Amino acid sequence: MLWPFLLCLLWATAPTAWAQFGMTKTTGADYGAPPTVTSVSGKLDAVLDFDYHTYSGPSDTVKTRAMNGSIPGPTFVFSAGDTVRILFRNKMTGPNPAGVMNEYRTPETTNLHTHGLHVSSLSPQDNVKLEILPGEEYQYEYQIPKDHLPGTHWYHPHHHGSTALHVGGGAFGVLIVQDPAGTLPAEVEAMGMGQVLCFSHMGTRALTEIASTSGDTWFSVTGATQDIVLLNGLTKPKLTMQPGEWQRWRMVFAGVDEALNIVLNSCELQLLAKDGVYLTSLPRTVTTIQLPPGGRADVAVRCPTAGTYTLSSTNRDITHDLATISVTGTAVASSPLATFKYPMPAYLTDLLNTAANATFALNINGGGGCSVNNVAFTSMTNYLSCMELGTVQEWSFQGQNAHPIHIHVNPYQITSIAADEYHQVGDWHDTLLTSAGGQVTVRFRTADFPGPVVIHCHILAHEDRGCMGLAYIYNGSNANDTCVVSAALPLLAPRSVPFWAALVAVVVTIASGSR
Ligand SMILES: [Cu+2]
Repeated sequence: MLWPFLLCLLWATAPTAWAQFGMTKTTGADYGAPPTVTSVSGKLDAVLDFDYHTYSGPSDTVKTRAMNGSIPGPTFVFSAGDTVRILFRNKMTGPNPAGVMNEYRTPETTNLHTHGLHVSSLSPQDNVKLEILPGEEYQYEYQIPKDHLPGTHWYHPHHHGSTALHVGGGAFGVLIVQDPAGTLPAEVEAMGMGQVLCFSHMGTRALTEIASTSGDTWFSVTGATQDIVLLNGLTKPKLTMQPGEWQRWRMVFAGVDEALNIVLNSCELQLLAKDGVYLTSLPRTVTTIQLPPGGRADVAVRCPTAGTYTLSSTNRDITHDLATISVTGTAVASSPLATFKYPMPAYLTDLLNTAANATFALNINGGGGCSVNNVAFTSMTNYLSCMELGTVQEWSFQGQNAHPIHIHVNPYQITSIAADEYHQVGDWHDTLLTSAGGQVTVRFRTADFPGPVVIHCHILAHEDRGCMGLAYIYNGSNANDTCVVSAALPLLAPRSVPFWAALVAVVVTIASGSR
């Protein structure tokens, strides 16, 4: 049947998909679920335009950039084994100063990162080395592995030097790898694909300074709000549920600086997955969803009593109201969720009792900026660590209490941590920010994809300014695939810390300290 496929294409290609279907995003009117593009017969073929966009909120107007004319862009839904083709078009036309490495630069150059997907880091897949210049387009084609775990991920630009401006400004969208029928307990499967809750934080003061430094002539803010916090592009929208009803919320924090500590008093939060990976034993009762910038959480939510509640993020000094939860209508009879162990694919097999083949110490440190193992990012071919394909790696983390550590392509399993209700030994993450300092140890398997492994702080202003490094997975049975650890990388030059960057560091420290 061709028509569903054509409909998908229409969704994907329509630059103003909301308007075309008679929908407008109205503050607080609904929860603003992004338009969805779903694969058909194993294929998803979409056009994604990175374009100028004007955000109009209750008290602010921001000239920024977004995907397909909407914050967030379309949600792409597909399954393990699918082929996902995205024709990515950079519609920029303005000045694009080259700038210097590890400073904000090239405001009109971009590319696409599939945050959380377990796919190759080489072209035409998740290669963030690509530079897609203004007016250029690139055909991405992702082969989703047949054993890819179902989960919630997201996409966003990742050109070193312009990531904070682009992602912080609103250019992102959600990715969902679907659950095959019959793989989840009936009461979880009955929640369906669930609701997409894509949060973002537009720090207008920081972004204005970043735009200015990079020579951008487009980004501008009219209004006085310094922290525009959005859910699906809306200010405090309303979600509706029945008393006793279970809903699956796919929370994505498309964030670039702050952390969110999400609470919903009077309701039950059962954690199913973090960063798109099911807990080794689910569900887990939690009081707070701790989302670093870039983090995701799949949560089963149930509110027993009719009423109006507020989904909010509470840190020590900052409270953001995120949504109004209206619990109304006929009460639904429901049971607690039974404990369940999801069968994990080979690349996510439990490594708690598996000896590592190699170890590596990763230290992300610094104040307003930060660095990876005390060196600034130099190039896409300097490697901090070489790892053989098919081995188990054990990495120790330092600095993850101030700088959310993100590793592309390969999620990692926590084997040692100062645990809290949200972070426990055995959990998998791809972005980790902890409340306690000290060392965290993780393990992962270099199971499938030879190529560069990108490591960076997910405070993207830090990443743009040098807080990024690379490891490399080489195929030991291919004599031509070699890797050498780079010696004598230049030390990060000391520099003055702008006020806003210091502020971000303080906010993150406060946020971390309160959990
Ligand atoms: Cu950082």
